Amino acid sequence: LFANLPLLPADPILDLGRVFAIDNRPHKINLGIGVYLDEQGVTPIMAAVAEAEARVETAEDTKAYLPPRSVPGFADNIARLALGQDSDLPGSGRLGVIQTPGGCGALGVSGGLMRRSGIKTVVMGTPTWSNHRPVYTAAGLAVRMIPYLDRATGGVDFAGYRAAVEQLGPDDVLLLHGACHNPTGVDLSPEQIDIIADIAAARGFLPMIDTAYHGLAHGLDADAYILRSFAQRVPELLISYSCSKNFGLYRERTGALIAIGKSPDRAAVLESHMLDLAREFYSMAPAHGALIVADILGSPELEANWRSELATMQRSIQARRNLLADALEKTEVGDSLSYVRDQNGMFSLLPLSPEQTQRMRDTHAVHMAASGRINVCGIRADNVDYLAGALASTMIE
Ligand code: PLP
Ligand code: TYF
Repeated sequence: LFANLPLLPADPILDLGRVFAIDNRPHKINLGIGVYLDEQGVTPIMAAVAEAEARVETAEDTKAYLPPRSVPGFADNIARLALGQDSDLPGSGRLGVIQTPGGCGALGVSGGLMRRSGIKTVVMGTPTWSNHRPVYTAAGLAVRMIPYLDRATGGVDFAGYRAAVEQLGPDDVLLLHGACHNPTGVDLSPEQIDIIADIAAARGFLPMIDTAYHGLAHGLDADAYILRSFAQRVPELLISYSCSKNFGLYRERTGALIAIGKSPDRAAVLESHMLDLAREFYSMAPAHGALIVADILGSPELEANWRSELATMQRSIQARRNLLADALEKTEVGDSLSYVRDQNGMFSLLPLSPEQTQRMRDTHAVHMAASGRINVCGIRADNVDYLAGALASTMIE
């Protein structure tokens, strides 16, 4: 019966972790999977998370089902975090929100919602995260790529992007990244965000903002600019929200899908379909991570601790960017990659071919995605000069 199924390759990014683990060269460097590492190379459990987890475990006296929409205090607090304390949307009734298994679960439910709504095409800037196309193709939607990254400057090709966005209409979704674009680290500026949101309002396409690194570019409020600008300007909006990175809850599969509807009635309809799609895929999201987040966001003291830890992570990522740019400037690469300094979040896309990334791994024990994407969290003061030298010799050869 299953004889006609071909063997498929592993997820190329998740598989990088396996390959890194079996590399026994002591000087190996991990620039692969998108997981935060501190300057000691550790992905810590955040102190606020550990404290909330202990409280959750003490308080939990049953594993009986919780409401499918959300564990108490999770979905509504995530909407507050995304849309802002002062937003009138939560009180307006125009919000539908459900807890999901991570950001990926939210993306999957959003694809089903789009298909049920009659949307035909999801439009994405080039390049985008490697999971985006498969998720929306699986939902039965066409995917179309438009310009985004300007490889020459390491910034946005805004003229090309804007011109393509101006062609979109009501059958289309424009998939945007929240702060910290994966894989480029290149985000729209606030002015550019406003322009695209105004075009969305005028042309009537649906914006969908995939938010996986909230707080890791310039802080929670600054990073939410894209969410709040669109929420003000367009009548309908979808936001996927991942707690994997900013709460360090990766394996706990914690996230949310937020839908803004034209009216309270439409929002109720959207939420009912989101719940129905969740039931179709996985019934309900796992509780553990969401209970932890709800405990943190329900306690002003714990929330303040979490915010301060997140700010430390954000500064540490920026420091690693500067380390790399400084070290590269001392090599033949000079300042040609100095844009890594100004990009956001943990990723940058380096101008390396798949053969060059292979050489970085084979010759220099530097592990990164075949696209040339690096996670700067693998950079430390004690490996950056070696890394810069390896990059210079690979790029200049
Ligand atoms: N979207 C983007 C752009 C990501 O980089 C990620 C990965 O971390 C996700 C969504 C979803 O992650 P998760 O499902 O682990 O929350
Ligand atoms: O891009 C990354 O590295 C992270 C982690 O299927 C990830 O977003 C990668 C692939 C995947 C799920 C998560």
